Amino acid sequence: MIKTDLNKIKASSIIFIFCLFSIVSISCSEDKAEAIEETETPTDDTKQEEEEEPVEPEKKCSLNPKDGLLILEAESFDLKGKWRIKEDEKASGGKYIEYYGYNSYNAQNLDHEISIKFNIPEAKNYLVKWYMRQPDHAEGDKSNDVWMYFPGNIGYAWVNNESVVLEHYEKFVSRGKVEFTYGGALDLHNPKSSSWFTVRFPEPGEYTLKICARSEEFQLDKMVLSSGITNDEAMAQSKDVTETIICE
Ligand SMILES: [Ca+2]
Repeated sequence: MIKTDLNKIKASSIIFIFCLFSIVSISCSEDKAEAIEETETPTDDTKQEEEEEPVEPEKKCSLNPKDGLLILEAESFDLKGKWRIKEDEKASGGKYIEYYGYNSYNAQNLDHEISIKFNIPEAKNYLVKWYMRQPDHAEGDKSNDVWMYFPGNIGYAWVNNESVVLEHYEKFVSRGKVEFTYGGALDLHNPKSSSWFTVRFPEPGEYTLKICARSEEFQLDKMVLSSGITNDEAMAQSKDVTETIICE
């Protein structure tokens, strides 16, 4: 009888120890799992995702008209050939450009051709003028002109009471000494005539003005294209105005 009881106690003890061992084992396993989770570091992929910043689309900037005036500062042009930027507090923006190559009176030397791009927000006609200057020592009509052309044949002259489409470069000229002077007109040779220079932009968009060197030491401060105002108003209002750049 006593032996049977001892056996029961032994069996109970073994079961108790087994259970205790099992509980401790499970608990340890859980601790281990938690420890792994806590110490786990993000993978490289996760890091990259967190560090990447949204890339903003690049803004495009363009020259635009404002209050009826499209101002193109000569010193902003992408110069080619023997044109150079010079500084003078009398110039709009404190700078102008000078042609220091040879005269090219009979044809365009495209080595000295400049292309100027700008934006026109609505279809309109503009009058083409500029602020230019001859050097102090220039005689008469020396150093006072360039070749000028609007690609797409959108430039016009007024000859013999008719509108004439300008299909290639023409001479654009005026005079001015000491101060940069507002002005500019076409000097046409076939037939010989003088005319104001107008340009008709048929629709909104980007357009180009081409200027090619003609006379040595010619100085250009800025181009002035005006629309919806008289020439006198354009002259009065453009003196102290510089170009308008819009980025979007
Ligand atoms: Ca200027």
